[in-house]
Amino acid sequence: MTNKDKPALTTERERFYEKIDKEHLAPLWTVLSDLVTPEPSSACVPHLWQYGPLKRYLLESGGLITAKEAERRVLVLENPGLRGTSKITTSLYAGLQLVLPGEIAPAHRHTQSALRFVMDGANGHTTVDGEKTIMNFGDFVITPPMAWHDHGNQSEEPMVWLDGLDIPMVSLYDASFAETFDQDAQPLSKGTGDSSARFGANMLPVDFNATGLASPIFNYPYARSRESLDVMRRQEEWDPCHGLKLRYINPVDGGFAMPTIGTYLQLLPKGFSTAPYRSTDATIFVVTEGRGLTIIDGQKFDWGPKDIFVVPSWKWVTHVVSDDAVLFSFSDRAAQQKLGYWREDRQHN
Ligand code: 1HN
Repeated sequence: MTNKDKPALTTERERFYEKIDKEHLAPLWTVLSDLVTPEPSSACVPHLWQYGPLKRYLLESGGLITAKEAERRVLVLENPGLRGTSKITTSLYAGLQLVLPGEIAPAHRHTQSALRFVMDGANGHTTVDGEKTIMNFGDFVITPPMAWHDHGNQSEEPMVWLDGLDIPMVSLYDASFAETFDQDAQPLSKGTGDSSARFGANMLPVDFNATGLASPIFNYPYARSRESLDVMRRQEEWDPCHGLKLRYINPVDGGFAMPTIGTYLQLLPKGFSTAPYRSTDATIFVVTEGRGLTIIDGQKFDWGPKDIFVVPSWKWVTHVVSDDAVLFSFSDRAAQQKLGYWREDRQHN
């Protein structure tokens, strides 16, 4: 059924299609091969955004609108194959957010879950369901579905982070709810560090019962994840496709930190070239350290610190590393695995 040509369009058939069209009916056989493809076929294309221009435009936007007026002052990273849809991949949204010193991005909540990956600045903060956490470079911070969240910056420097949300997935299901809080900053009900003390020490409160699918830890500090990679590398055991790659987990069940989005941090040493790899989860990579180039479907993308690039579903990818590199990445793999769709393919022995 999959590779067949479409049935020919005859005058008789065309007349029939026009007739049934008025009744909101359509013939499957004219569209079937586009609906059920033998392998992933995506409008999403490979792309790289260099951080330099991104940051300049973001700071320029800081002179045009406040975080409060914008609600969120964000430049959306739109995939060139998906312009006008606010999507970086078919299933994910990404944008770069700026919070200037003294600003507050006001409290709200929504069905969509969000991740933050801190790109620039130090000592910014976000409050999630009554607990404030300080954000520094490389920290991975989550906002679970329907959790109240507001952001602030009491430092002297602009804070910039990458937001990743499952907006297209929630839209697909027409399941979006959102509310604003009646104050800019929500009141604090827990001390800073409470969730990492309870859940981030390889222990759980006895009799703990999870209430949702998101991790109860909401800040995964870069220093800790980075140190794990550094200690692991002494073993010199490299995965041919991934180098050293760690997945951020929900400590309650070892699952993904977020219900729909899988998040990872990997180390690729200088001189390493990864074996060709492809998977069904289109992936957004953030270069946290190092330099190299990535070949996606034969197309070359040179990268350096803080650049952001996208690998679409089922495209072969190879990384060639010129300086010790650390890559943060995220994709819809958490959702795909829960639904039983996810597949991968490797070219090595
Ligand atoms: C949102 O709530 C944030 O909380 C950022 O920082 C980006 C994009 C679309 C919808 C909600 C945030 C967002 C967003």
